[in-house]
Amino acid sequence: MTDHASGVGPRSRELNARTARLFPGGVSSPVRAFRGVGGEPPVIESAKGALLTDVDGREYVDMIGAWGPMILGHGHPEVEDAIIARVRQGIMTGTPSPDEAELGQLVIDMLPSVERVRFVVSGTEACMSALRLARAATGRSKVIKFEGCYHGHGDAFLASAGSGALTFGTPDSPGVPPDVARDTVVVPYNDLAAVRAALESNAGEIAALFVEPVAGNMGLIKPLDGFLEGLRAACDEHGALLVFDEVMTGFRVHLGGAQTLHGVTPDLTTFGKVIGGGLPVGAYGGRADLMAMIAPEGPVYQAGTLAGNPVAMKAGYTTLTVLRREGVFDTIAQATTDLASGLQDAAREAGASCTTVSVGAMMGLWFADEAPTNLREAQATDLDRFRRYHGLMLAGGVHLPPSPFEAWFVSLAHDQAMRERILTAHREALAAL
Ligand code: HOZ
Repeated sequence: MTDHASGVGPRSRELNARTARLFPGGVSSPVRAFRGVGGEPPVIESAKGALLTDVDGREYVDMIGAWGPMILGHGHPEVEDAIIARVRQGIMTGTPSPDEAELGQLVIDMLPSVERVRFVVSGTEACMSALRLARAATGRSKVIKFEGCYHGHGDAFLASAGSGALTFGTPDSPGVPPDVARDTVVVPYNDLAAVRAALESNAGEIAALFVEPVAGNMGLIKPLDGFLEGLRAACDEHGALLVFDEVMTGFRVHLGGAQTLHGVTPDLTTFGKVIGGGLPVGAYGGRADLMAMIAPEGPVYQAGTLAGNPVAMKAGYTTLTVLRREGVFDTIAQATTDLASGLQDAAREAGASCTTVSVGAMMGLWFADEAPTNLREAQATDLDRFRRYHGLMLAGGVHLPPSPFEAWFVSLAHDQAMRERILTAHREALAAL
């Protein structure tokens, strides 16, 4: 164990006490609080490569990656230089800029189903906007989503929602009007029969089916063989649009997203995280005929003061440009596979009931003999063991997401030395559990 074993340091404790008075739960987003695992978060002052340093000078290997965006690691020199150069040209003008055209073209080139795209500021906004478009295009109101999937905090999606809503026990948030909640139909992930039944019992009423094509907001859960293809067929049969929420999976499970990995073409796709390289960018895009309905070309209204922010566009463009270079994505994906299998082997040697899962550059770890395939199975894993493991890993210098229901993110900076540090902490944690 390192010197972290006594919990967070005095400066973190002091700042946490201060922010507890300033912010609900002491945080700017619920997932950052440690209520799902106990204890309190180290307050992070700086980040470089795969490492976070807290205000007490303690160092952690970062497995959060800003919840997805930092696929090249923190402070990648090309991304930093591009951001700084663009800042010097002006931070925001609220006019067209050349930077949005560069990133827009890249997204269209990388994602085969995206013929046109609109930039927004967050994944939440992207999903809300895509749903409005789907409703306008179909003239229908209802939406199907899956238990444990998270599509941001728009009202329509806060039903059996994943991520922080799941971690903190508010998957159906108060404040969502009952009429809105009634238009959201929830079915279990990986259950095609339930999807077909929902489409049949709401025949002619479902505007869209939203899915995380690889689920990452109830922990990492893979789609079963044929699931995504089955969704495509069922949506076609019932005239509903298929929307892939690739906020987490876009450019991370494959350069062309989960849709390329699985060879399934959605009507619309939503983006966030990697697309902004760590600055606030969301986007939605897809079929040209649908996107032509967006204002000012069409009647479906959606706007944003900071949308297409040139500094954020530059961060995203540079991140994707580096990521596309020969061998870069493959290196990160291989590091992810190696880490997941190393952790799995160590668990086997320790006789621990622990299963790792990985897809591209994201991974997950479950205290169970088999990887779950839906929310119910995820909730049946040993959640208490995860909580204790999380504390031990933090004490061993590894900062995992503070919930069993979040994916882990690997970056280009997770080289062998970093992976060894994670493996050492993991072996020690399993021995101490
Ligand atoms: N979508 C992120 C991971 N589940 C959460 C980001 C946040 O809520 O702050």
